[in-house]
Amino acid sequence: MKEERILVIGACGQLGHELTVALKNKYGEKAIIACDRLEYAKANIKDVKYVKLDVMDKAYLQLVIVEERITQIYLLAAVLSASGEKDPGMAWQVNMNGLLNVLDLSVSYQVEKVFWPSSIAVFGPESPKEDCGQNAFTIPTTVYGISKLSGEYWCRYYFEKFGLDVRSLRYPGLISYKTLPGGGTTDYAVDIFYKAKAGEKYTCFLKSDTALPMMFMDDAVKATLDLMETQKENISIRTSYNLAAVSFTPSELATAIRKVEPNFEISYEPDFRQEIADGWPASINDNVAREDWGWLPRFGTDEIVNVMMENVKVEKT
Ligand code: AKB
Repeated sequence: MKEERILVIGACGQLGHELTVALKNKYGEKAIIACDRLEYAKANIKDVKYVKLDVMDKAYLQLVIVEERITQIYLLAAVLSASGEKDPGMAWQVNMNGLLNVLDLSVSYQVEKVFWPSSIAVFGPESPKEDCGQNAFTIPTTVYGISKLSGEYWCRYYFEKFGLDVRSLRYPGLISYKTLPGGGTTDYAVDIFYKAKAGEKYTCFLKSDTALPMMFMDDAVKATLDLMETQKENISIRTSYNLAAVSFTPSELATAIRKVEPNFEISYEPDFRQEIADGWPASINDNVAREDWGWLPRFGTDEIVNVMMENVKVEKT
């Protein structure tokens, strides 16, 4: 097997952390260089090389790519939807300039493959609410969504102009128990499990009937690795693939949790995130991903609830 040198940028985040572990298991410890803005002591990265790096620092990123002879980059550093609305300028800077730095240096230093995550946030109120298709209207209303949609076009531009093999997925809300998400609108679907597990009531920041597309982390990691491994010829979408697994409302999730924790209680106090959620589709059609590279999710809502309730750890006070 060819020797890969894989740089994971944003390795301390919810997805970055689990992708780092999955890539280590697949390619071996020596193949992975994890990086993030955190000091090593706070990074919780084990067994692979860690570099403290801000993706906005192009000169240092260049040095790492050259010195480590990087062949693949996974760029996972991003400011998500809710945080982005609090500081739109910063969200744009990180999400856009970070991507442009990676695309530009990847061409200059012949990086063979790049992965960059997009999101269901590229859709907006004009997009179909149900079964929203690959080529549906994309008129996003958040700065996060605008940056993701622009980023998708940049990815395709670099593929077409420079032949850079950059691949992307439009993730739904991701649910996991190893690393917490931060700053997203779908974060309630993780937070809720910590309250349920602690035997406490959860106050949800979305309305009870707000359906959103969601996915368990193992499915998201598998989709990412499958996409990155598929033959170049199979990839017909060079912006970003729709990707789906389950779709539920907070009230439906609470009902599923009650099958495991019958006394679980939930109440609703919608905040500014409600408007963001209202602009997104309730469900996604991912037929193109299924046809092009055989995508198929494995975790349904009840399976997600069971795994989360088994594995979420709450601090005893
Ligand atoms: C968010 O809620 O901002 C993210 C996303 C759907 O991209 N989880």
